[in-house]
Amino acid sequence: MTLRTPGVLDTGAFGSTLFGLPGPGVTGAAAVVIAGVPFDAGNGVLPGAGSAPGALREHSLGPDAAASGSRAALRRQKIPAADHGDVAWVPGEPGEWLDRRIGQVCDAALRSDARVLFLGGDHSVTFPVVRHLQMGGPLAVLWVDAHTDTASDGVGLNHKNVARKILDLPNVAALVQVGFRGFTQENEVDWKLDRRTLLTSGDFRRRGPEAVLASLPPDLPLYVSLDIDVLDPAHAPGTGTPVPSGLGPAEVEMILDEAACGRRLVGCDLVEVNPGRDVSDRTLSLATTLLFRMICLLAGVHPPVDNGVTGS
Ligand SMILES: [Mn+2]
Repeated sequence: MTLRTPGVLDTGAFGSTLFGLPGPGVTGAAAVVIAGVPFDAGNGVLPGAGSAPGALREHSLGPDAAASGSRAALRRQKIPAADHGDVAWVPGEPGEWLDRRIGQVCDAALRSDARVLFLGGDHSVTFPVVRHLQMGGPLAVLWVDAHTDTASDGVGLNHKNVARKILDLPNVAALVQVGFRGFTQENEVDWKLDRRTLLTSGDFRRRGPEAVLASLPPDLPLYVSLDIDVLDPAHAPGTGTPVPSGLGPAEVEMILDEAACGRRLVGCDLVEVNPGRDVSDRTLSLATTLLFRMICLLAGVHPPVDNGVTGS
């Protein structure tokens, strides 16, 4: 399989790979196709998430204990994942062009029965991904986020209304949102609850991951979108719209593990990391830890308990 179609992936900016994984060319039933989407024009207030794919790759190759442990674990377990570089994007281009290129990545991955992992970018990049994945049939989406992203304003690819647009897609059978704790000027909480379930951070603490599992249709392929701002800003300060009283890393890992258990996980993304707002690489460190977990779960491998890191 090759995704090196001219104009689809930005090979010029392709310096290093996430965790030092192989580049394009890995095939097989359990292959995980990773691609960055350095797009942040969907956040009109505070751009910066567009630099996240490169920063995440760089951090994943550095001395951070979790990153080096993840590299070792991926090598040891021979997980068939490949980093295909970034989806090409030039500021000012029409959003449809980005949509089409993301679609080509999704289609090529699905043709070879691979799963996809996208590195955002702001949250608006999830729309083209889900739009193309749901073309193959009914899909459930798990939305792990401090916000509902269901605003009625915003044109084009916009991170404020992306979940609203996703619910309008014909084959999105269920949208389960967990982690909401923001303020809302509209009735975003009660909106479209026929196909949408909203579990706040408080709901999750009271009812546990069982509430997430009970809301997800067990028989549908599942896509998981993780907005880093679902985490408390103490753990993940490097994001555009932090909200206090967020989830902890272990809680988010629990959601990922439980969601993948027994389901056909077809793809994941991790969005809204803004390296320019980070403090001591705290957000990059946590994000690479979560990306490692996503790669394992997409490949059908239970993540090692200790990431292969031996402590003193
Ligand atoms: Mn979001």
